[in-house]
Amino acid sequence: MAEKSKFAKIDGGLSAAGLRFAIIVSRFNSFITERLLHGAVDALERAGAGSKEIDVVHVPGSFELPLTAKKLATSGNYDALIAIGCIIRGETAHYDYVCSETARGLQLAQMDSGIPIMFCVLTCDTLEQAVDRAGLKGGNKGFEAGLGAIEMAQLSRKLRSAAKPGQSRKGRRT
Ligand code: INI
Repeated sequence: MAEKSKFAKIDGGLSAAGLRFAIIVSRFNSFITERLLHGAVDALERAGAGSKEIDVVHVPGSFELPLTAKKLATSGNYDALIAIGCIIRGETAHYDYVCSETARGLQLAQMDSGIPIMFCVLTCDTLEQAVDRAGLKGGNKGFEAGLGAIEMAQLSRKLRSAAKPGQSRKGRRT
């Protein structure tokens, strides 16, 4: 017989019902990003999200994802966000700046707002690597990001209610 755990286990489930999501999509390399978007929406809808609970916002490139994410995250309208982009290495250092500032900006946006933001930005050396991760050999990273958004949205809700006075741990007053 399995021993009953003495630890409080807090984690997010995978039901999207009643949760609200925004997906921000970069138009740059749209051949890839639209496939990632399709994967993300598929994951949310299969988990029970209604189409009215999902907003999709397009931006010119990955570099524009963080500002838009921050505006959406601080609007109070969403439980989790998914930022979708595809950055493919070119001949100059531009790739490195776009990659690092996009990652840094998205992390800042989620830390400042407290709203989970999934980092669904492919950073690839070749187009083939990107294609593999947008529905071929490497699966669909958009679908994975959709599942991650649901789990983090649920976890955030649980942590918020666990943090309310008198509701932390069973029978323990705060
Ligand atoms: N944006 C991308 O999303 N992916 C890229 O591969 C890319 N490259 O290679 O240049 C890219 N550049 C545009 C950038 O995101 C901004 O939109 C642009 O610099 C205007 O701010």
